[in-house]
Amino acid sequence: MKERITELLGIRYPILQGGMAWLGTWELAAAVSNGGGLGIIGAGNMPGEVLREQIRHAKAATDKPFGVNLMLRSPFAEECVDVVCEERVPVITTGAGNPGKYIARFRESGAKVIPVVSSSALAKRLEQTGVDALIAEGLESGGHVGKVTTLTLVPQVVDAVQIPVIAAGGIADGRGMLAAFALGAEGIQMGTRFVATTECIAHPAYKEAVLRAKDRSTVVTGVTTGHPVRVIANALSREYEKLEAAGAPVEVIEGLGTGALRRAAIDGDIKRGSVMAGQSAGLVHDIRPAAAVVEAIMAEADALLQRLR
Ligand code: TUI
Repeated sequence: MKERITELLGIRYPILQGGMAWLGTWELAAAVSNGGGLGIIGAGNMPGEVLREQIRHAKAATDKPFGVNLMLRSPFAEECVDVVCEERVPVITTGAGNPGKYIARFRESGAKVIPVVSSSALAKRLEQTGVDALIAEGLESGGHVGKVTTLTLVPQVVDAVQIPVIAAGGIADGRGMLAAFALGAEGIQMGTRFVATTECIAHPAYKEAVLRAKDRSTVVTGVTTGHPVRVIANALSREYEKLEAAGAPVEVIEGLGTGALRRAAIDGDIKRGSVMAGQSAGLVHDIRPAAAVVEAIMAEADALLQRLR
């Protein structure tokens, strides 16, 4: 079952690293790709030329395929589209919006194109545009989230399209991987699990916050603004809740988010910064090299499959 994704992407294992703003830099992407998965540089709100530098570093650090995730709400999205095409990035994933108008250009550059969707309706529409696969991301994931759980979204997207579907949201170990395969997914994408790796450049305090997290440690902020974001609860998320409950103007609430991810990820201010992480944070208990994470998940899924049989 995993053959379609590994053959499509030219990788050993059907494991993708989520493209995380500030956290998914070339260091992590190269480590995941060198470990047999698909590493992904998260463009987030990077200007095009910063992304180009990241891509060039990744090319120097691995001879394996890697990807770039374009965050479509970025003010620099258009220039990042130009850069990924010019640099002939092997795999392009997109998030936080409909990439329909860019698909033809991506494909002309030679890239494999894999949008993230949080509904089967968008999955169906995007399949018509000729994308190579889809990532179905449930509300368990960190950062910007949809409204449907992974357990229910993945099989509905699988039923809606013919192209391969990769499951994301709530997966951090071999059990989650096998469950995703049982739902019809042919690959998995993980973000939070890869934050707790030696190669991720996140501040140590950010990684510690992920390790400390339990099943109920994350909350979704920004629901009233239409841009819900899952984070580990802290003083900043409580400020969001207060303002949202008081019916504060959208600009005021959104203003809280400006620079907040950088504050947590780079400066290590995990109280006043935005500590984006998925519900799977409660499943993450150690910091390891990314390649060891990939190997452990494959071994766990294989052993579990034998037992189930
Ligand atoms: O994109 C994500 N997760 C993200 S992006 C991000 S950066 C950010 N920083 C601060 C505030 C807000 C965001 C952090 N985490 N995941 C992929 C994803 N995409 N999940 C859901 C979607 C999605 C949503 C709507 C995809 C398509 C879509 O289309 C709407 C439409 O126009 O049809």
